[in-house]
Amino acid sequence: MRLSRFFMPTLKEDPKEAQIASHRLMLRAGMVQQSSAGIYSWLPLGLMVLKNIEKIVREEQNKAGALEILMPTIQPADLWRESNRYDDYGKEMLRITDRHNREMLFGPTNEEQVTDIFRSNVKSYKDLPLNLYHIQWKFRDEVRPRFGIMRGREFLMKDAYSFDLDPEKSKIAYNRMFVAYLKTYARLGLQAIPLRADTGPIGGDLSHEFIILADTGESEVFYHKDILNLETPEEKERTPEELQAVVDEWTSYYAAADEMHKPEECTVAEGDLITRRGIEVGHIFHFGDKYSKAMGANVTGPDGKDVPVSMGSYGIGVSRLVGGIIESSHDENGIIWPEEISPFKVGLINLKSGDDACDTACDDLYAKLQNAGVDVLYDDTSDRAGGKFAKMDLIGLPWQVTIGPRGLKSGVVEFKNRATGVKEELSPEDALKRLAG
Ligand code: 5CA
Repeated sequence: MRLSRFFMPTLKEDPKEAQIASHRLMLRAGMVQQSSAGIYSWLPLGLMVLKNIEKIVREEQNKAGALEILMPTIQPADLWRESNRYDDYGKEMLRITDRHNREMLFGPTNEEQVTDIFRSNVKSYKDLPLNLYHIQWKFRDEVRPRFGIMRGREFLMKDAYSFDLDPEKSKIAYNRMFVAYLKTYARLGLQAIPLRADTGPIGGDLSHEFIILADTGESEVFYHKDILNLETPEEKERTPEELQAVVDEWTSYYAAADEMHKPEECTVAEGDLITRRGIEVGHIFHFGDKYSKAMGANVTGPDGKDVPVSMGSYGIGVSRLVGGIIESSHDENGIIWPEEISPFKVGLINLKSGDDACDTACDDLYAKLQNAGVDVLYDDTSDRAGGKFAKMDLIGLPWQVTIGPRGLKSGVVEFKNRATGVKEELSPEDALKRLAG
């Protein structure tokens, strides 16, 4: 992509409304634009990142055996009356009336909708286990939307819903998602901690929040220091016993969200207990028959008897993760994208656009990178060198290649690692090899 043809409305100054780094940097890099409180448009650079995160989340859900569907954003109020959540949800729910005066709502979550799909199609235990997920926009009329997309009113969530014959089996589904989450966050370059958590309006008896540590996080968290040394489980098929063993290992260290932290229960020695702030990037719930019982989602078991299906639900804050990743990976000059998430792999800077030698060398390397399948953003504009460097640092692509008249005389380009700042002089061919390798 040539920067001259791209739409990336960057800001030189810090926007006044941004209190935390990720919000400031997302606005400065032209990733999002506020439409109204807590509601954002995603501009090209921001959308690329959002899609990259979505892709990793989707791949890990598929590997864990979940099946992708897409449920609507608008749901009928009657479904929510069945579970008794229509009134309980209160002001956080955006309620809508259609032209026929039917009550509708913009979904804050999809337990009712997915239970309705289940009950109209699945009748026998033989069709279980089943896990359905979608990646869809949600709306919650938060009292205090803040920190940009971090606590938005409209936000993108991956939500999965598992269906099993009994609580013992749905606990296996829960464990499978728990392990899939550990892998998902690791691929996103994040160290996530699973915490014992409150179930809130979703309900149930068992729940974990996944948080990443950040001083600007909204939740206070308590954990045993050694939980940070645990290794992400490797890729493999796991039996229910093996899944349980991974979950047991991770939950053997004390880790609890603020509202669940009780000193009298916490047995961690004083020097081992750490208190920090964290960002909740996922939340999983085991709630058994809460919805299936209320909504008549029954299956016939092996004994011929009908029982309400046992369920869990599993959320990941996909749009919040964009901010979360920036909070954990930036410096004073801007964002530092992990390679898998970055909107482009490399930024190519032409230091003297209009100069024949520079244009030829840049155009040539640009074409070769594209042929090699390397995503490249080529700054071919006539901006000043200082401005070009600052912009590339701000948007945080993992690699930068700078081509200027002086280097070209000795046949070299400058090759820079954004994260470490280390610069090398390489021939254009070597730069290409390093990026395409
Ligand atoms: N139905 C369940 C799980 S599928 C559910 O709704 N869980 S939740 O309420 O915990 O939301 C799941 C995740 O969405 C949270 O962990 C968080 O990462 C993200 N999220 C929740 N509210 C917001 C918000 N206002 N803005 C951005 N992300 C949010």
